[in-house]
Amino acid sequence: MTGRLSGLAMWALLAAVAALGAPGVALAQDAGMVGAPVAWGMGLQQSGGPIKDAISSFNTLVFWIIVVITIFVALLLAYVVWKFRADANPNPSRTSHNTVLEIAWTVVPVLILVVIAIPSFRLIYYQDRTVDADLTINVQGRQWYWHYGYPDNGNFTFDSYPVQDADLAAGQMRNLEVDNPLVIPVGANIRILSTGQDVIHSFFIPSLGVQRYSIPGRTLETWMRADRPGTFYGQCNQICGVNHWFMPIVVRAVPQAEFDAWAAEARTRFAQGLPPGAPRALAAAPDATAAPGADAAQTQMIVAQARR
Ligand SMILES: [Cu+2]
Repeated sequence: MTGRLSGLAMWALLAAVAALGAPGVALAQDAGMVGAPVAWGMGLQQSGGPIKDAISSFNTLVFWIIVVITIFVALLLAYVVWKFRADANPNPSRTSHNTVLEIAWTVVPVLILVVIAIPSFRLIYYQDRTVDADLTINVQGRQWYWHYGYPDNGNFTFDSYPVQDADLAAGQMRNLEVDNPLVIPVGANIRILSTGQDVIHSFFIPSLGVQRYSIPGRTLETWMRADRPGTFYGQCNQICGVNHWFMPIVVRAVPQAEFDAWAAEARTRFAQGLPPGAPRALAAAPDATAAPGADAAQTQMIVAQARR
């Protein structure tokens, strides 16, 4: 009887949740997971894609190794304190060597490090780059906002500025929202080419497992993929100046069709290939028809080098 009641209660709860969730279906940007810090969060952020999945499982492996070592050392200390206490050992032992023990406490930690190192190196190479990218996005860190480019979709570029507290809409997250989020298709392997305009920044989205420095005069490559639709929040995590704390990143992962529609609209909204530093008003002007700038040529060169 209790089981049936709790079953009914569960279905009622699910129906209520579905009913509450229904208005969100119409607004695509409200759908999907939210990759962001939560109050009293203890572990890593929830995963939005395969790189973060791999980071989370590696984190779990290392965590349990640490737990076992900590318990072992604590028990060993307690045992030694008890067994070799002064009143039980009036004549202290003069033992100074034990070959078997010395080999063991050298070899066992080496084996533990090997167990950690193998998945660690595999993860580093997995994160490093994707072989078959579906899409390339140029990321440029600037003091203090982000500048993005979509060379595969008409080479439009745009700036992504943080939303000030006074301009926050209801439900938006303080210090994490931007005016123009990065939009990506769900399930696509995105090649990120990261560079800095002025100082060293870092493109960091915890829930997608992405982090790459943005260094002036260099282009660093990495990749990301969102397997779940949603909104993923990040921040610059390289101390880059006085407003470093207010340099958020927002990635919206949407279905391919929605991405295509957004890219088509963005191509006209953000004028093509404007040179870096062009005024934002000019970038927003619908009739701006500047020739594709350095961004496209640079990307083609870098991608060609990467494929060689
Ligand atoms: Cu920065």
